[in-house]
Amino acid sequence: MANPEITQVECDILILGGGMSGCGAAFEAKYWAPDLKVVMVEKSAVERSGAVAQGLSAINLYMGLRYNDPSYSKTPEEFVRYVRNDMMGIARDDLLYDIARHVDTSVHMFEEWGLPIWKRPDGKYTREGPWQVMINGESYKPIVAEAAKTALGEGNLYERVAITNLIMDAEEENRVAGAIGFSTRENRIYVFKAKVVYMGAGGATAIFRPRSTGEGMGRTWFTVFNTGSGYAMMLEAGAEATQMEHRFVPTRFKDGYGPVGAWFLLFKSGATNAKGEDYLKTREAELQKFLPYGEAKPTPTPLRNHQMLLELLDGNGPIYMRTEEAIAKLAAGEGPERLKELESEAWEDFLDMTISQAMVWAAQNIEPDKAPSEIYPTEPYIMGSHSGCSGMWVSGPEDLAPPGYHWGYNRMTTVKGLFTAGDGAGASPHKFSSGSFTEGRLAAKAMVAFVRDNPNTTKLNGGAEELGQAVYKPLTNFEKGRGASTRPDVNPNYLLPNQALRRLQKLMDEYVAGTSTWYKTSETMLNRGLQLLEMFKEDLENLGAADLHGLLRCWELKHRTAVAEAHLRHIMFRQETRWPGYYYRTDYPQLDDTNWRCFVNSRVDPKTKKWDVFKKEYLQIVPD
Ligand code: SFD
Ligand code: AMP
Repeated sequence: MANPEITQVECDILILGGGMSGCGAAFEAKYWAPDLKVVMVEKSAVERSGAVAQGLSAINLYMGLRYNDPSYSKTPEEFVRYVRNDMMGIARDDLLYDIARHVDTSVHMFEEWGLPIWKRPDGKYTREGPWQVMINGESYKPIVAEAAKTALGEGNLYERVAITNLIMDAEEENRVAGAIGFSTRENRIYVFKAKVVYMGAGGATAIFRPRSTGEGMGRTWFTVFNTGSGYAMMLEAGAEATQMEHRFVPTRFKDGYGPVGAWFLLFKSGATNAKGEDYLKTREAELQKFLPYGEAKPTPTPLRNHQMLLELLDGNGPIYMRTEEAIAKLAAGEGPERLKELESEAWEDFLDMTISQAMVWAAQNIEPDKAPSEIYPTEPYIMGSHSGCSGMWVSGPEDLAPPGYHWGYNRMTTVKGLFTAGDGAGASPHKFSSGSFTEGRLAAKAMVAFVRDNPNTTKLNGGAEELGQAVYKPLTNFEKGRGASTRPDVNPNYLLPNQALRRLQKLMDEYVAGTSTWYKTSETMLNRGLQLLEMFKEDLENLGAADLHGLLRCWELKHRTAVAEAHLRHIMFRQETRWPGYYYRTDYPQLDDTNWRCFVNSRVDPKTKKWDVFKKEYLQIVPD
């Protein structure tokens, strides 16, 4: 495949990625500025793309502010404290507060647009836990996508176009001017020029070797199509990143990756080791090693993982979610209808968002009201919206952000005109689907202000033809090299993306605290990992793609590799173990608040490609 057609598109606001935050951005931008041309680009189809593609069974952030009822409502201050503790002392108070004060309006709109939210007899949404509400969420994403599409209007949505790189301005340094990508269906390159760019390409999966193998290969917790592309492209553009050492290791139902929140919080299930002991209690003393966060309520997510890992390492596994006990307790004294109802709620929790887990139950003859189910810590994920806080360092809201955390427009990165939110914005986790949509809205409002203040058009740095050749290089490599062998997957001239992905995952798993070392690493291991990663990057020049599908996989891999490098370099820089249960530095096994209660930020110089990793002060706004 050669000589692609080139399509050039010019707009005011360019939204890259039609996930939850991208849809929020599209909706809000058109609300404030119906006169501006807003274009959205999505590598798949917005209706079923991103982390919410499969559906969800809960909205994990809803404050209930309209009730002002302490037994139901949460305050923004409480949210900041909760998240800061879960992050073991470091989070951006300003960004979190900003999300919390606005998130409810998004949830109310979702309901108006048709999302069924469970209700209590008094009309309030049914809480799963203190922050969450239960939904019938199989069609959550189509509902949100419809609102975004309607707002954008005909002709402004480009689906099945994968963005590979941002394009900078030719005249103004450190200013973004657009983006380039390719159609995954036709022989066509797209070049977009804009006054302002929103990056909403989500978090990063499959950087690490997953636990699933063989016939389950590719089954992970977080959609495999979120490939860290946003982080990679923003880093390449010179934007400052924060907390890229952080990760999320979700505890999940084993093998199907089913969520645990509904069981722990709604059904109030306990989890035990194989001897039937409640390891959260028997391992309570372990929390004292990580004070003051060990005493926080709820126990921070990494510490809960840590307690479980100690059990597994001592041979006390399997760890079981005691679904049968929880259901028996809830059904006690009630009739058979209640049991039936609980049973169907249990199945729906999985069927709404992780159908694979329902299949594991079916395949292993597990009836949740009769037998417990295994839970397990998964491979690591790099993300910024769940219980992980990686992402870019963004400007905070002007009324809340302390000096140094605000440089103009809310949610703008350190690159002029480049905005992000959701998984893209770092140090502000636990925003989830509702908070990501809300943060996209906040970014969009600021982007509209940016365009009003900067009405002149930008100028793309680089010709479309030359940029397009770089995008198509893996196709060219394959075409040129294919004659050297008869089997396309054995060839001295190129490396196929699947082969390269496995090499990256093995490297990250073994040297950068993956599952095979029980999440442990050290400076010497990281140094060796970095050497291997440098060689791996050289080989990426020889990636080969047989077709457009392969080309997509090649670019996803390149993006994953950039995220992997950021993760490794940040872990190397932070000389402590702040999040046991997520990862351990065996050479610095303690949490060290004196030296490390700070953010770790980094930037790649766009010209020299050199990394600069440095500390950024943590500034507390909301008191303990
Ligand atoms: O249970 C390109 N999340 C949950 N949130 C909840 O509120 N409730 C839940 O029940 C949730 N659960 C959950 C959640 C996430 C995941 C992965 C699972 C389960 C398995 C969190 C939210 O889903 C999450 O916070 C938001 O979706 C984040 O929004 P955003 O916009 O940052 O990311 P996205 O929605 O994944 O969208 C990214 C989009 O970018 C596209 N894309 N497009 C063009 N070019 C490229 N190169 C691109 N690369 C990516 C993607 O296709 C996608 O559309 S539970 O576990 O907690
Ligand atoms: P999950 O299903 O694990 O993605 O979790 C859904 C929500 O419940 C998130 O807000 C989690 O932080 C929260 N959660 C899950 N398990 C627990 C727990 N044991 N204690 C407190 N919060 C939890």
